[in-house]
Amino acid sequence: MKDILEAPFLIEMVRTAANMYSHGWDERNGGNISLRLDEADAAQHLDTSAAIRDIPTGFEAPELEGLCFLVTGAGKYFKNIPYDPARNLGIIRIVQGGNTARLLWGLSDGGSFTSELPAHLMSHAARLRADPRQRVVMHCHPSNLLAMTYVHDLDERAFTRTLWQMCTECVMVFPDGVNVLPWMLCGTNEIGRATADKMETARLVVWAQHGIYGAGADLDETFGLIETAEKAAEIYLKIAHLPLKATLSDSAIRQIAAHTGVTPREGWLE
Ligand code: 2HA
Ligand code: ZN
Repeated sequence: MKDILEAPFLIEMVRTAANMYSHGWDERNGGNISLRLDEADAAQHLDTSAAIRDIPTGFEAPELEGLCFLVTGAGKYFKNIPYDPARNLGIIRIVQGGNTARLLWGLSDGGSFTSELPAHLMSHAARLRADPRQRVVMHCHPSNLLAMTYVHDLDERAFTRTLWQMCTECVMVFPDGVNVLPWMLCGTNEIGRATADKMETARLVVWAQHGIYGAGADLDETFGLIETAEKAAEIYLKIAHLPLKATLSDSAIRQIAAHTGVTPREGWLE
């Protein structure tokens, strides 16, 4: 069996977490990531029939039965992931209809999976229905997007339109726009279900006064999605209080979309 610390999926996870930390998106134990593993890939690096311990999840996710996920641990600091991946990360298999996460590797100090597992797993299920390539759910606290939720209308169309108007790239990167949840208590099944509902129509879901969720086919793509939205929010906060001399018009955004072959969310451009 190959060394798990040399598994491309593990290396990429560690690098991504470190990069998110260095962007300032994951202070202290903020943020969490889950990556759906390919069974054959995982089997090259760990005993996938292992059952180190079973951890109850407190919710059902029958569509995910049998699937394996590499996840960040509850209370773990992204800053520390590169120094001790086996302590700060875990590989779980979803069993008993989603009621149980069977630990196959990691969480070596006896810890548990991320407190946001409901939002992650329910979002995986929702995105898998929309896109079979779906593998990653990523949550973090980027400052500009978070700040924007204090001063911008939280209407999803209005919020998305502002982001699309801030950078030429935005409509190409998230043509489905950004959905927004009002503030809710985190770490619960309720916010998990609400996030997954929002994930049915967009790969980005803002949690007002908290942070953002992104979903995608791989770590790079999902990181890039959040990075692009966060950049747009940064531009917005730089200009929102200044007299506007120019804007990216709906017609310009339509041209960008047509040129790059993406379809902006129906009805979100005038
Ligand atoms: O604890 O970001 O939303 C990690 C979080 C909770
Ligand atoms: Zn959070």
